[in-house]
Order: sequence, then C-alpha cells, then structure tokens
Amino acid sequence: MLEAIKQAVLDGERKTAAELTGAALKQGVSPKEILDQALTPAMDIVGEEYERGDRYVPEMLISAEAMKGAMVPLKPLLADAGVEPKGRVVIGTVDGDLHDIGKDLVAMMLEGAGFEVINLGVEVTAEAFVEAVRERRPGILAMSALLTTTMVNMPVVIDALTRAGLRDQVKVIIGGAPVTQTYADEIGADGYASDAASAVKLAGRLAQK
Ligand code: B1M
Repeated sequence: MLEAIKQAVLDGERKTAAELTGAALKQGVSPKEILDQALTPAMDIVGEEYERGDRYVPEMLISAEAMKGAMVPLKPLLADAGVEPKGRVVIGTVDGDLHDIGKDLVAMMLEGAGFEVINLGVEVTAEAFVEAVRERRPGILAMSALLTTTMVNMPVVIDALTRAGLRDQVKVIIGGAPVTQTYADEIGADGYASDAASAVKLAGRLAQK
C-alpha cells in the first residue's frame, strides 16, 4: 500500500494518491508511516530526478499536486487534536519561494498539537511578516525556505522585526531543506527544526518560556 501511494505521487496521480491514502488510513496505517515511508521519499526521488535532468519543473509540479492530494485525508488526523490553543504561531514561506508542502505540513502538525496557526502562504515579504506580527501578536513566527537563494530572506525578516521594535515580542523559528542550526545561530533566530515533528517540539518548548 505504501509503495502504491509513493508510486502515485511519482506518477502525479492526485486522485489515486488521495484514495490510496484514505484506504491506508482505514486499514490502520498511521499518518506518520504514510508521510515517512511513502510521501516524503517520493518527493525526495522527484528532487533527485530533477537534479539529474530526468524530470522537468512541470513534472515536479504534478507530483507536488499529488502529494497535496494525499495530504487531504491526512489533515484531519494531523490537525484535529481538539485542545485549548497552546499559543499562536504565524507561519509562511519566505519571499521568492513557492514551496509550501513542508510548510503546510508543519502548520497542520502545529494545529494538531494545539497551536492556533495563521498561515500566510508563500512568497511572504518581510513587510507582510512584520504586519502579521504587529496585528496578530503571535508568540512564535515560523519561516520556511526550500531554496539556497531564498533562505537569505530569513535574516531580512528578522532585521525588519527589529526595526519595527517587535523582535523581542516574538520567538523566530526557521526550517526547510537548506536551513541548518548553524544558519539559525548565525542569523539570530530562536530555533531551528529539521522536520515537522521537531518543529512542534521546538514550538512547545518556546511557548513555555
Ligand atoms: Co523545487 N526545488 N524548485 N519545486 N522542489 C527543490 C527544493 C530542490 C532541492 C530540487 C533539486 O534540485 N533537488 C531545488 C532547490 C535547490 C537549492 O536551492 N538548493 C529546487 C529548485 C531548484 C526549484 C526551482 C528553482 C526550479 C526551477 O524553476 N528551475 C523552482 C523554484 C520556484 C520558487 O520557489 N520560486 C522550483 C519549483 C518547484 C515546484 C513549484 C515545481 C514544486 C513546489 C510545489 C509546492 O511546494 N507547492 C517543487 C518541488 C515539489 C520540489 C521538491 C522536489 C520537493 C519539495 C517538497 O515538497 N518536499 C524539492 C526536492 C526535495 O526537497 N527533495 C525541490 C517534501 C516536504 C515534506 O519536505 O519541504 O523539505 P520539505 O519540508 C520538511 C522540512 O524541510 C521541514 O519540515 C518539513 C516536513 O518534514 N520544514 C520546516 C519545512 N519548512 C519548515 C519550517 C519550519 C520547520 C521545519 O519552521 C520552523
């Protein structure tokens, strides 16, 4: 079943990926198994094929759409813990960057862990992040970047928060494939998470401070 889900994502079969995911859940396969053993490995293969020149951007996009289809039946399980909000998180993908699958996964799991999440979407400018912090007063601001060329917009946001006098009012956490703990330290972020599960743990720790 997991192999079939993976193949459906590789083939860009959104409907099949969603149906198989729903069926796997009914059979008792856990969301974590589906994410770790089918969906994420499929996207890794897509990335490797793109790098080798065996896949082009439109094919990468239809696989991404298939993964999003598979995330539809997963969402209620990841995002429906039904508990009191632990805190508010504003999340977005930085300016110039369209990748939203990982960011949305982090958002869903934060919701599932009891955070109120305000998802600003993709290509979020520093001004839009600052505005959201000013208006919505989150305890945590989470930024995602998937490109080495866009992760440099993370410190731009941190500088903008400082200039707006808001930096000490919000914890800034970052993640995404090219981002590291070293980079987080370098740019003065409050934390880094390598995946959605550790982002939830990190947010939980910071929310208690
Ligand atoms: Co893009 N792309 N892409 N792409 N794409 C990558 C990232 C790439 C590594 C592929 C490759 O070459 N191997 C490469 C980046 C190279 C680099 O900079 N080092 C790349 C490139 C080059 C590009 C374009 C420039 C291609 C082009 O046009 N020539 C272009 C850029 C467009 C833009 O953004 N301006 C582009 C476009 C696209 C699509 C639009 C076609 C599509 C995105 C669709 C979408 O997101 N709606 C796409 C895809 C699908 C990928 C790959 C194949 C898959 C990304 C993904 O969804 N992974 C990717 C290769 C790869 O990553 N294996 C690739 C699955 C997801 C669950 O994982 O996003 O890493 P991930 O999220 C994880 C963690 O990183 C972490 O938790 C998540 C869950 O565990 N995390 C956080 C993420 N955000 C976090 C925030 C946090 C904490 C943790 O906050 C605290």
